[in-house]
Amino acid sequence: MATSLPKPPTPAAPTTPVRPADGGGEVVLERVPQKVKPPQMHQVVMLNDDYTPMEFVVVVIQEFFGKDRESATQIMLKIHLDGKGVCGVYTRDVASTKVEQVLDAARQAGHPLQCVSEPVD
Ligand code: TYC
Repeated sequence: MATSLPKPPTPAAPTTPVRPADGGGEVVLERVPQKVKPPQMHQVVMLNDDYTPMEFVVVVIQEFFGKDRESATQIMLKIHLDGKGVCGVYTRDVASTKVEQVLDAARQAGHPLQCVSEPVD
């Protein structure tokens, strides 16, 4: 027989204590509107150069941006033709880690591949 666990209590809406101006003893809790905004997102933009092999770029895009070979190739070709292209969009810290991983892999392989992270409007 399946037993169901008791539901956790619903979290209370944020409130702020307000003392009435008449100096009375009672305290009123006023509801405070939630002010949680979604985080600013950052895109990782890869730049073209004349030296990094296409195959290396495709593998990097697959490995660090989770793309399949087909989409990685499309992105690489766009960068090759337009000078730059977006590989992915992440929160600031994740985007910055991706940039470091790409630059590290490029440096280790001796390629001048560059990429940057920039806020998305
Ligand atoms: N332009 C490079 C070449 O012809 C390929 C390349 C593509 C390099 C994308 C960097 O971000 C890049 N070998």
